[in-house]
Amino acid sequence: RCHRARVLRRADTLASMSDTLFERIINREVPADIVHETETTIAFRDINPRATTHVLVVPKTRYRNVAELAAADPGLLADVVNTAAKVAELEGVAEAGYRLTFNTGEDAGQTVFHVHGHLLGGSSLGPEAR
Ligand code: D5M
Repeated sequence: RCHRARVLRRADTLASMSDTLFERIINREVPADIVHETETTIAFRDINPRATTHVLVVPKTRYRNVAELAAADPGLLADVVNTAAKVAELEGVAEAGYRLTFNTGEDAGQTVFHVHGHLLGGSSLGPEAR
């Protein structure tokens, strides 16, 4: 009985951790245009770019949103920001400037519940919400 409970719990854990699109990209099960990768993060082009440079910066460990990431692993959040800065350099937008946004929840339009920063740059972005 104990074993069965353990098996069920494990199945549960696996189900809850199972695969958003971004785990599948991290695991190379879904192709992506990867622009930079570190031990703890990956950065790839958004499939539906809303700026000349539009790259998603993703920690390899899954948290639902940036607040959960910050609470659980602030060092990993720093890794995400540092990867974004590195990608901004690689993309040639570090000097001119860029935006890094974390959509959180439905009203913000979050569709993938594995935290990701949108790195936007390469054109004048304007102050409007996007
Ligand atoms: O951002 C989720 C983003 O993910 C959204 O801008 C589209 C992008 N997206 C969706 N599918 C893909 C694939 N396959 N590759 C790259 N980018 C993708 P959110 O903040 O959750 O709205």
